[in-house]
Amino acid sequence: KEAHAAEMERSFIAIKPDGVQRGLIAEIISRFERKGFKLVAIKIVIPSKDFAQKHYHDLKERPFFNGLCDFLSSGPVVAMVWEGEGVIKYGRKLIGATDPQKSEPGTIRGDLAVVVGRNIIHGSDGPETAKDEINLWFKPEELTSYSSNTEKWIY
Ligand code: RTP
Repeated sequence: KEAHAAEMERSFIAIKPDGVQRGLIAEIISRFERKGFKLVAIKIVIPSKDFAQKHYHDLKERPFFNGLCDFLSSGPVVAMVWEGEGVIKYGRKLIGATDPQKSEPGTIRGDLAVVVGRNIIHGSDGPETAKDEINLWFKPEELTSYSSNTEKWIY
């Protein structure tokens, strides 16, 4: 069956400041890319604290909210949109459990992180949050839509 880019599921994935500082950008991108997901938007930004609070608004009642927002705004973040069948749910699987002590080996956090406050990557947790987060981080004109030659071998 032919895959039509316009109908494909999209997820917002971000490499947090710790992942960027530790030189893990290529490692993380590579895992999504090799799986067969398609990168349709990418940029590097230092989010303001206000922006970080918007991104994590669901967690504003949590005790770690302030520290988390300070951390996300502490340095460059690689913001991305990845596309592909099941990318939201499977992306979370590639990423691993929130607490790296509980993430399986083979996952990004399991292989590359140690503590929950420095878990190097964020991924949307559902279709609604994916849509909201993509809209928060990207302007419509920053999102590309293209077909790649490998698609017929992936789908
Ligand atoms: P993310 O949104 O970053 O992909 O993480 P998640 O869904 O796996 O986890 P969530 O519960 O939404 O928490 C968001 C981020 O907050 C930090 N956190 N710190 N106890 C703590 O100190 C604590 N708990 C969560 C983590 O960086 C987590 O990714």
